Amino acid sequence: MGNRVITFGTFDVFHVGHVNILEKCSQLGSELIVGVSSDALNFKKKNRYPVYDEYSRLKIIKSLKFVNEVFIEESLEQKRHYINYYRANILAMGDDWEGRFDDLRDICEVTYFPRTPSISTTEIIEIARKL
Ligand code: C2G
Repeated sequence: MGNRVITFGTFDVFHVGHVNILEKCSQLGSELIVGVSSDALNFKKKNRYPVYDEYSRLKIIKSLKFVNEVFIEESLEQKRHYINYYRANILAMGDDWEGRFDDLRDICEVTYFPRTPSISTTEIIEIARKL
């Protein structure tokens, strides 16, 4: 049986850095499951709402050919529950989260990928503001 890989993210103002990490995650297994963080979770974390609402962000992620399943991530602390619920055996994240989820190594493999340099949602928003 192939690996079931899970990853999480906001994926706001979708860009090539997001494509790259999802592509790399999908190459680790036969199924890729993506938790898209909710609008409320983002507000709690960053004190602002994403540009695109959770349904739009979910729809974009779901449309990608290397993504098999999507769901809304309601809480950062529920990773253990999501991993068990979706029967994932690999958790893969960008290295901005390096070390943060190592405690989950008792239930799955945990991998961090290097981020794509020089692109971020925050930077795109800054550029658009100046136009
Ligand atoms: N990413 C990347 N390269 C970039 C930008 C983002 O590889 N240039 C990756 C991040 O490392 C992350 C994923 O894309 O793994 C999604 O990034 P964000 O949308 O910024 O997600 P974040 O707000 O970090 O996730 O449980 C995590 C939460 O859902 C929040």
